[in-house]
Amino acid sequence: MKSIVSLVAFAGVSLAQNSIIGLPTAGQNLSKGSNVVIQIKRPNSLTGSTEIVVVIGISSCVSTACRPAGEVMGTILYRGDFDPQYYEASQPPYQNFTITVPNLIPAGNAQINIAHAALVGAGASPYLETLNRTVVVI
Ligand SMILES: *[C@@H]1O[C@H](CO)[C@@H](O)[C@H](O)[C@H]1NC(C)=O
Ligand SMILES: *[C@@H]1O[C@H](CO)[C@@H](O)[C@H](O)[C@H]1NC(C)=O
Ligand SMILES: CC(=O)N[C@H]1CO[C@H](CO)[C@@H](O)[C@@H]1O
Repeated sequence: MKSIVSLVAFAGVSLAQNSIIGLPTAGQNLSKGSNVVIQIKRPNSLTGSTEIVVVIGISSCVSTACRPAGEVMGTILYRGDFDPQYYEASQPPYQNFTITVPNLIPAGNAQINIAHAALVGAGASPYLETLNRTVVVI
């Protein structure tokens, strides 16, 4: 019984750690060479979690199908601190990262890839998650 309770508690902890890509929206057009906001939301995060790093990459899906962010991050557009904060009352804590869409990436389907590492819980357990979002380079 005790182990079931702790499993449930553990599942709750890991679910609560999931980040969400707020922007770009799925299928959003990203113009080569332009600045684009990548918004990463971090619900329920401001207690019990210490941020380590966020990495943002972009990979082309024109000549080969996109692979999961956990396997291929593509061209790295940002690697550094993650400091999600409350801004609007309607939004969970988030951070905007302004990146420049590479000029060399082919026009067509592409994928924004996110890798996020943090320390979570009282024991400071290492946590790594990967996220992706399909976009269109124009
Ligand atoms: C993306 O751009 C194409 C033209 O390049 C346009 O037809 C399409 O409506 C745009 N999509 C969005 C979601 O803005
Ligand atoms: C984050 O970016 C979105 C979209 O550009 C914007 O609406 C929002 O105000 C920005 N938030 C902050 C804190 O800059
Ligand atoms: C290629 C790939 O890993 N795509 C994944 C992107 O993220 C969604 C969830 O938001 C997955 O369902 C896809 O499999």
